[in-house]
Amino acid sequence: MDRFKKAGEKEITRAISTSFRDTFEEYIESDVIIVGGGPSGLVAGRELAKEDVKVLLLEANNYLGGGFWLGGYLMNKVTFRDPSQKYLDEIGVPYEEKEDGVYVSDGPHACSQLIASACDAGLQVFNMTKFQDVVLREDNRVGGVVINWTPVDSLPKEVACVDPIGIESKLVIDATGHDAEVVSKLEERGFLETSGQGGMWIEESEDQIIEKTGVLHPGLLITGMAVSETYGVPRMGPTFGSMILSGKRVAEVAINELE
Ligand code: 48H
Ligand code: FE2
Repeated sequence: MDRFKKAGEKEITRAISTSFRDTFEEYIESDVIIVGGGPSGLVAGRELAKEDVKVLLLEANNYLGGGFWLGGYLMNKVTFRDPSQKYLDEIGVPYEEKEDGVYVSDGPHACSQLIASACDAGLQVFNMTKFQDVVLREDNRVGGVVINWTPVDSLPKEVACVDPIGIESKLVIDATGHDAEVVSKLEERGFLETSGQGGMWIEESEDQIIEKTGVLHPGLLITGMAVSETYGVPRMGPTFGSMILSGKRVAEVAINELE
């Protein structure tokens, strides 16, 4: 068996540090920043990266995927109503039709394949990175985000008072799901008012999510469950078609806005 190449601690640390520094520096300024790496954020990121948009996705957790690993009630099967299963064909995820127009796929397979296809398309990800606040410009236009490391963000102030940093973009997409964290920052300042998610009603919910996906405030777009939280659209429970198609829609709107 061949021996490993001779390289030790300093070479390994230098490789990590220089590569991270170069990537970080490049993404201090992006066309689009997506906050949240669940299904809607990942699809948005994939679609934007495919069109050569410079796009950065921020995720508070170490892992990507949000709620897409599981269907509901800890059952790891995810569902899609026609026509959203077509996106699974695009990213190469197998599924079966269970009821008329209702498709089921394996959560871990669908989720990991979506993550991989977004990264393959050129999406850049900063994980363990928590969105804290918005950067605001003239007329309260959103011009970027304020971030910190997730573990730093959760330390009590007596332990570490570490200021966050700001990074800039032409557009920000709130894909933080039920938390609607970016939208909340604008609401706290009185720029808009949200309704909170509606009760569960699958048949009504999903078309409304797509209709209301898009620009919410200058510089800010919303996708996924953040749309339900913002406009009071009924929730859809454990089915993911509208998360996928909302991610696709928000990417189209973002590309229009950038032009
Ligand atoms: C960085 C953050 C921050 C922050 C949160 O919850 P998600 O899966 O969101 P969606 O909208 O893509 O999908 C929603 C879906 O999973 C779901 O819950 C459905 C369909 N529910 C229906 C119902 O009736 O309940 O992912 C959001 C991601 C997560 O990975 C978070 O960790 C991340 O955003 N996030 N990232 N900074 N401040 N807050
Ligand atoms: Fe949910």
